[in-house]
Amino acid sequence: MAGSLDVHLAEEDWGPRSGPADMVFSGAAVSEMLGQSVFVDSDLDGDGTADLVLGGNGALGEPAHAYVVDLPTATHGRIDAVASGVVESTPIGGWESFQVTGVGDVDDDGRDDLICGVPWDGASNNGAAVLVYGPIEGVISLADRESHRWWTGAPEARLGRVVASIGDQDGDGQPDLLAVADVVGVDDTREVFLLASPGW
Ligand SMILES: [Ca+2]
Ligand SMILES: [Ca+2]
Ligand SMILES: [Ca+2]
Repeated sequence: MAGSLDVHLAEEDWGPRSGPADMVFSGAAVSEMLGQSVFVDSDLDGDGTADLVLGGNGALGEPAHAYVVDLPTATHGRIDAVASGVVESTPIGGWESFQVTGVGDVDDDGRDDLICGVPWDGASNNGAAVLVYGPIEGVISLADRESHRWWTGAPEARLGRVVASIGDQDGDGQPDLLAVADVVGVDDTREVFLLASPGW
């Protein structure tokens, strides 16, 4: 299954919605599970309107992808055909997944940015949180490491299982981010890291 995301635009009463979806996007590859992470509220392609960002899995040995969809221009279709921007993980030996969250314009250059979690990145499932600077247009590869800001986990930590934007927690006027990792050696336990400015 490649996965599919059906989008129902909310009505004023926010009640349950039935009937055909207003937007439907399908995955581009087997086992992609498109829509495992979803975010709407950043203008990642820089055209002045909010975009939809969808994360998915990579196939075995293949990169995973996050897709930027320009709303409301694109409403239906296979995601790789309708996305205006794509972030591609580095290929690894196993399966990679992509967590995504918009973070606003963290480096204050006038372009919204994106934080990505790639928990299976690295030689020992280190995982990583990666700040990808906007605009996000065309294909942007995480393999171009110097273009992005990286936080890498310890061996087997799988940093980036969850990533989030949490506002300015340390009071320096710049937004801060968090990333979740496994506690190495302790089953079913996670720890949260604050990724604080300055120096985005
Ligand atoms: Ca946009
Ligand atoms: Ca920016
Ligand atoms: Ca801060």
